Amino acid sequence: MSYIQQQDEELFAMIEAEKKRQAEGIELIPSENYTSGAVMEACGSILTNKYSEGYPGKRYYGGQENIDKIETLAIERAKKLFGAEHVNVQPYSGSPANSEIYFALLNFGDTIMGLKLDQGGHITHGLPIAFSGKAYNFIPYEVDQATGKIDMDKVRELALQHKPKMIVAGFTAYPRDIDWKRFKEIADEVGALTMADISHTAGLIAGGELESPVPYFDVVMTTTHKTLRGPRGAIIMCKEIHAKAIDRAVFPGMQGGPHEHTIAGKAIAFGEALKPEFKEYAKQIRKNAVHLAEKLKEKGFKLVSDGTDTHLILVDLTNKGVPGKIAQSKLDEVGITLNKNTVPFDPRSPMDPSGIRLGTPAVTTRGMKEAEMDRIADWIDRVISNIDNAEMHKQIKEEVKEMCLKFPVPGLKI
Ligand code: DSN
Repeated sequence: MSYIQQQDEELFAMIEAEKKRQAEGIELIPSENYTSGAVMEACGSILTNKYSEGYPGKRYYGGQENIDKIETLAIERAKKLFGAEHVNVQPYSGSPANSEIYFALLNFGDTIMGLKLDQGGHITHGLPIAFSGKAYNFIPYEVDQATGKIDMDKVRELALQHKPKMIVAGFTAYPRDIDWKRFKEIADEVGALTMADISHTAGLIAGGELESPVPYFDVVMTTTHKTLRGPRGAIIMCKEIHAKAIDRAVFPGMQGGPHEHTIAGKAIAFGEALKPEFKEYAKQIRKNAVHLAEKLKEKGFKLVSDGTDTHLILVDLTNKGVPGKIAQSKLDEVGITLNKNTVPFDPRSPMDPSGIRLGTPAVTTRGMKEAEMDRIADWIDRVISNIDNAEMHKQIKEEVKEMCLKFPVPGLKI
């Protein structure tokens, strides 16, 4: 950081303030994590200077002797980590990756099935105002209102009725494990391609905690920065038969020069995830999530699907009389960061929904375990049960900070 400090004091102060926020607060947004110092170094390295349109061995510009090796290393590590036949490590992030998959394997206007956004799906899974929803005919499936879980018989019924060309499975706000085999069986029955978006659970899958769709699905994509704990970015994995179409859709179909500094960061993160310690990390993420979920339930919180199988917990705050937006902002004030979220069949709007979404990847990276989850559940409960008690919130903020400083953020010195 010394270059920034010398050159741009204004920005330096902003980054320092964010460092302090990250160190002194509890990060519960389930899609966030802390990368290692090594990943950050790669992302801030001189690799940002290089253009490398094309793929290793087939580039448009010269000077690729080092870049080719770096990208190949990232590809080989990702293949090993997930057991994938083919991997493209160039997608800039999750949304481009999903668009690239559709562009590779479908025609505009084709029918795709995906989980509805307010039920736990993603904007790239067919939100009507997004590119996915405008370019393709998305048929949304839903969770069962009583259980909060995906009703696979309903998915099959819809598939038989609409005969989609592709079925998308994978979610941003669904706390339960996915029956990949059943999705594949349904897709086979109607002749659809299968696409899994494992952005949220990739680290749990890589760590052996959840079953992988890779053996069954045509295409599997993931962002690299959530439970996988790498840099901002994404990868696409697919069966060899789709490799050419996927690569062409990424470049030159939808992207230009790959971000090789980020690809180097991905290579480092995959290397970290291949180590035995990562399995322990994945296991603890789930243990922490299940423990936190139980503690919240004991305090009268209503969880969508009544619990979690993953890193993610979705809370319906209706019975607490506090909307998600207010809960998010009051918890923010005490140093607990999570996000407001719609719950299935939410009568409220996405900007002012009934729920909050939280998860344990980041706190687990800091080394927090069940005892800390007890304290977190207690603080959440105290804030939400005493939403206007500023004095109590001030006291909790101090307690949060005191605990956080005992659990340093990797790669962050303050
Ligand atoms: N924004 C991500 C999340 O928070 O789940 C999904 O893209």
